Amino acid sequence: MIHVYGVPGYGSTISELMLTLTGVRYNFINVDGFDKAGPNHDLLEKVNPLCQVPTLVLDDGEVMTETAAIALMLLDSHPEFAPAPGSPQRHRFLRLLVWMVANVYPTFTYADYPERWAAGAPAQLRESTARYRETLYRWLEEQVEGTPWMFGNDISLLDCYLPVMRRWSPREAWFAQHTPKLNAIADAVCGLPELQTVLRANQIL
Ligand SMILES: N[C@@H](CCC(=O)N[C@@H](CS)C(=O)NCC(=O)O)C(=O)O
Repeated sequence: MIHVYGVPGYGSTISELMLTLTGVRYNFINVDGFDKAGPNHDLLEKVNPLCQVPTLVLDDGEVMTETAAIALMLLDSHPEFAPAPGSPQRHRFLRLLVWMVANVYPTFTYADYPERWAAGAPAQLRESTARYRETLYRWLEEQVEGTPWMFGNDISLLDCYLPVMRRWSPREAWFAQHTPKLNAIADAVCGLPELQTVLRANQIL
């Protein structure tokens, strides 16, 4: 069975939603406190020297990290959770999947640990990344192609990011006001019966 190292509500939630949606069973290992010195830091660092969640250990012992890579891995065996290969939508899916982790995710990395990157101006870095993230979400809003999902009728693994990231800054009220389409997708993911348990375990509901 796959082992997921994570913390409720953290980025590991995105991978838990993807695994649950595709029906892949996993064992959750809570490494709360991993980002400070202590036993969970040591536990996680042994499998992932970067010490980030999600970190997965697969059936064969292989370590898998990066939510986008996890999505692509799951699509190998569950292709129905993304637009069909070769289609224009597939290209847009791939673009936005990588865009999300290359652009939006780092704004949290910098804002969560601002003293790591700008020891002399942590509040300024937190503020500037928050503003920049809003511009990213406003652009993403324009890319939404339909309802109820990002690509219209069929859910894709990209949709799994939205309810989790919406819980982080700038939070639900901002999304409802400024990016109603993203907000509706997050709501739709939150409404899926098969995800209720994992959403509750991660305090998304
Ligand atoms: N690019 C990674 C980012 C993962 C990430 O930054 N996770 C955060 C928690 S939400 C983390 O572990 N931060 C600790 C750190 O960066 O030191 C992904 O998409 O999985």
